Amino acid sequence: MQKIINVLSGNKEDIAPIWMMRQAGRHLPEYLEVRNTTNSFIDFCFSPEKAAKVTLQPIHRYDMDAAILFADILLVPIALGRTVTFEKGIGPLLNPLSTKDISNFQINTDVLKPVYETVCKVRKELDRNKSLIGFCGGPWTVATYMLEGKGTPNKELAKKFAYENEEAINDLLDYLVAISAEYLIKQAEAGVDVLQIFESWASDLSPYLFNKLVIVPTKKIIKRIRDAGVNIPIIGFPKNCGLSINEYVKSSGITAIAVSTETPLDQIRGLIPKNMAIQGNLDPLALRIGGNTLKKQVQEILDKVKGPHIFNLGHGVTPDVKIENIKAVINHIRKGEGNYV
Ligand code: 1CP
Repeated sequence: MQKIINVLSGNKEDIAPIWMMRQAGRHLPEYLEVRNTTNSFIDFCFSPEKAAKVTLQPIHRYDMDAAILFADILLVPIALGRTVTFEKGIGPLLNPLSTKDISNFQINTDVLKPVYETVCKVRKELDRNKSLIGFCGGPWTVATYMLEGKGTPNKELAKKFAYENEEAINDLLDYLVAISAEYLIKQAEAGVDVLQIFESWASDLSPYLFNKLVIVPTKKIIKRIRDAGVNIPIIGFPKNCGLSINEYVKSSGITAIAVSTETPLDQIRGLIPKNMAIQGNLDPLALRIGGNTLKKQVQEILDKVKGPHIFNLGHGVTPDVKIENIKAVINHIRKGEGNYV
């Protein structure tokens, strides 16, 4: 059995399985080599051959326990007929949404088909004992980009929109629920073993908004997935959501919880069901800094986490991380020591 599946089923592995968010990406020279063959990041995500290749790179380089499908959470707005581009040094740019646009989406979910082809290709090549993780963004996180038109520090415009346009935000989230559920179901049918919902902008929401914008839509996605007969585990990642994690775990229907860096691992266990797997939560900044700082932080996670655990970061690998340090973390976990630099 895949180690990750065993842990997600509620069992503790003596040596925690490991993968890292954004493990495929700019810190890897072999990624940059493939990336540089396509100008547009979106075209790159929609090229099954290339996307499959970079999905597998961290398995070859690090022997991670899971590969994460190479794609992006912002492919879903394209299926709603929105324009998404990625500018070098800026990040994602979308045509900002007005209330009028929400009743006039030009839906075309066929644009997502290349992603399912990537899944098929990867699953064929990936060892059966390694897991393939599919994903989507949480509807609220995707909505923030659609409403703001870009990544912003505090999502103020999107939150204001949510308060002031009750019907429009519900409609927008329902569209995103429908497309995201279909997207995850088709990834599962194409062969992914696990799903993860990235709610990267779950922070700074009042409990009222958290329930309305995060919990309710997540619950609807998971219900659709289960109603479609898809029973694979689903990891929820409501980043930096504070104590609202309690209600999220209780009501959303997730199988396991991915926790961000600020979460004390010894305390979170007491807030969730006894055998629920915890994924996380090494500080990506410690991974960048390396040396003794990194070694201590890795050891602290191993000492503090109780019960079923998947080792991961509290957020994504950054481009300036040293390959030796990722290898050191893996050796530390698997063999008790690593050569940190
Ligand atoms: O040209 C490049 O290489 C751009 C960098 C990059 C990469 C490697 C982007 C742009 N997306 C990705 C791939 C990606 N994105 C994956 C698959 C690979 C993996 O994890 O190894 C996944 C799961 C994502 C998910 C994603 N995209 C999230 C959720 C996780 C998170 O980081 O919080 C978000 C918010 C995005 C949006 C996004 N994609 C890329 C950028 C620069 C951004 C904006 C981030 C921001 O607003 O700060």
